[in-house]
Amino acid sequence: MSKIITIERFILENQPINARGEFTNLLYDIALAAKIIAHKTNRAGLTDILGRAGAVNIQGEQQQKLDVFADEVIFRVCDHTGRLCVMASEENEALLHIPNEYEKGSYVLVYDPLDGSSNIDVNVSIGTIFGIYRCKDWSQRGRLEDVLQPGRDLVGSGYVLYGSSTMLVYSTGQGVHGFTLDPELGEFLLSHKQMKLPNPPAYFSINHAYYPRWSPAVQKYVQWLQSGNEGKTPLSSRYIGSLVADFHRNLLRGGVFCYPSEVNQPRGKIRLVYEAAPLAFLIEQAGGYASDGFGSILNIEPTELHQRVPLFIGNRRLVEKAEYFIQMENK
Ligand code: AHM
Ligand code: MG
Repeated sequence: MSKIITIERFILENQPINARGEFTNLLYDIALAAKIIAHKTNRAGLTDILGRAGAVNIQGEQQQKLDVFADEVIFRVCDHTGRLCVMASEENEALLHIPNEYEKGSYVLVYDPLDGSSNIDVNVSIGTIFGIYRCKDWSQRGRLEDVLQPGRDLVGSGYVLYGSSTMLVYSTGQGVHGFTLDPELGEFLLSHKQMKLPNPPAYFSINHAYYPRWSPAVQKYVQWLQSGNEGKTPLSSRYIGSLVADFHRNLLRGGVFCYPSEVNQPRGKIRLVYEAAPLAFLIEQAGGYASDGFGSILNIEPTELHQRVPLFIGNRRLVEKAEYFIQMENK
């Protein structure tokens, strides 16, 4: 039997010797929130059946949408621990401040509680994405500038995939590690140590229905991905429409996920702060690269909390080729 390592033990064993445990405990908190969300997600269809007669559950509470539920779970698990100075989520227009009755800490948490919302009601994989920064000014309770930091300054990031099993994948800058939830034990167990993008890559992921709305450069790039040009194996296409699920598959099999700018959506769709930047941090740790077509996602200084960004993320060579086509067009 191989070694059985829980996420708690792994995080603890990998924290720096002089660490105070604040960051380590924040990762535990996120793992706890993930378990609560996974439990609810697995019962999504049943909740619907139980809630159908009046949409009120057994406790007399109104049935909640899963993404709103996930948003509240993460906030409630993390708001009172004294580890965070502020949070921000895709579900909330404004910053999420730590309530005044609780102590504030030195970290910032940004998250997309349940990404891939169009897939929730059709039983297709969805995910949570998170990123952790250091608070910029310890004397303050958390301000917008704490959240608007470039991805390069992340101290950790990760995602949870609610798929055929639930997985938590994270990095603190020392490689990417994946844990699978054992639902009987209620524990995340180390299943994928030091994940690296394989070569040659197998897949590209893009919503092909938008082909007419892409620039000629992106159209040419997608043709290149499908071709056997330059000694490259032609890539096969896979697109779930859930960023976490598409990213995870490409991380395991090699490939590139693209959500480019479009004629009617020049900044693309994916959000920079809590979707693109945390995944960009992970992909670099796995030996890959993420770009907006002009340069690294990790170097972009956000100016708005919910700003969007074109995204090409995966094996470095594939992403750099997107930059090549786009930059040739913009010369
Ligand atoms: P959401 O944050 O509203 O869930 O939207 C983000 C999702 C991503 O998970 C996915 O990659 C993308 O939207 C799919 O968009 P489209 O349906 O336009 O291809
Ligand atoms: Mg999202």
